[in-house]
Amino acid sequence: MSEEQMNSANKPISADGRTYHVETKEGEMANRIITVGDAKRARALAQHMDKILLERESHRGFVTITGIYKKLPVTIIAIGMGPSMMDFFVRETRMVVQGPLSIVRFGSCGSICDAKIGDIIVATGAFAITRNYRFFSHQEEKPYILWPAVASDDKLTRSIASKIAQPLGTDHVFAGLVGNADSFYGSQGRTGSDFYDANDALLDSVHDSYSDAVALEMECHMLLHLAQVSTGPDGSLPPSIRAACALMVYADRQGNKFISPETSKRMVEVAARAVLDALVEDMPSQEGLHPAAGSV
Ligand code: R1P
Repeated sequence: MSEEQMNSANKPISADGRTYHVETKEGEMANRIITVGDAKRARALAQHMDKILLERESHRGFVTITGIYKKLPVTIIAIGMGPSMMDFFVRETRMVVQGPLSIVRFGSCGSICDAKIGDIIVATGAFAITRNYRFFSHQEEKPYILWPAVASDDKLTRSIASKIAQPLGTDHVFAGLVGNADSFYGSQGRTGSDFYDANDALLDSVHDSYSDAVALEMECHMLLHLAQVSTGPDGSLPPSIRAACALMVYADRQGNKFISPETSKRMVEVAARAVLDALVEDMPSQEGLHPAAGSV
């Protein structure tokens, strides 16, 4: 990175090469990445790596753990919640990692299909749901905007689904489109709050617009969208990022139930190796080699 590229308003990077929010620098992150919301989930996944090389917590709450799994470098990062945090993570990671990136989101979601608590949903693609602020200023009729869907990487998605089905059983793995809302509450159709959200009909309109919609959460679409628009080092296409999402069902929106801490812990244990295996098989051997791999 040249001097003038560093610490500009466009790319805030410290003198020692760390991005402002995620606080990682070149050499600290692998080209194979699992992203989660919760730092405890990141640490639980990291227990399955063969060796941990570094763990770093940024002043904005990103927890980055890089280690070795089956002789290949892998990074697990906890980013918190929402599309903005996904945006910080993907863009700042791209600034400090050269070459192709494979990113898997291993998150949680609310099921809007037959998947129950304890099941896993893999995203064939994702669409965004945003609050339409014009409606709340009496300027437009629709309170929510449903955006076009973006596809996941098909090969990576299929690999994750088949590997998770081995411990969990095919009856417990679902696939379909995931709605990425800009709120856990209003734009996911949760009602009975202390605010006027005009969302009584939102879940019906999601199903009307996307017959294969299976889940709602807050990060998948931003990840898939940024992968879609990622470029090579000289601004060229095709995209340099491949991405997929596997989601644990924490909320059963049809049955109005929420997961227990014990079940959520067990789900991570059941799925951890499937997600790690899919990621290292997706980018085997020398492709996107991380400097730390030399010390394995
Ligand atoms: C809400 O509780 C959070 O859980 C889901 C949602 O997308 C949102 O971020 O994902 P994670 O469990 O990965 O954070």
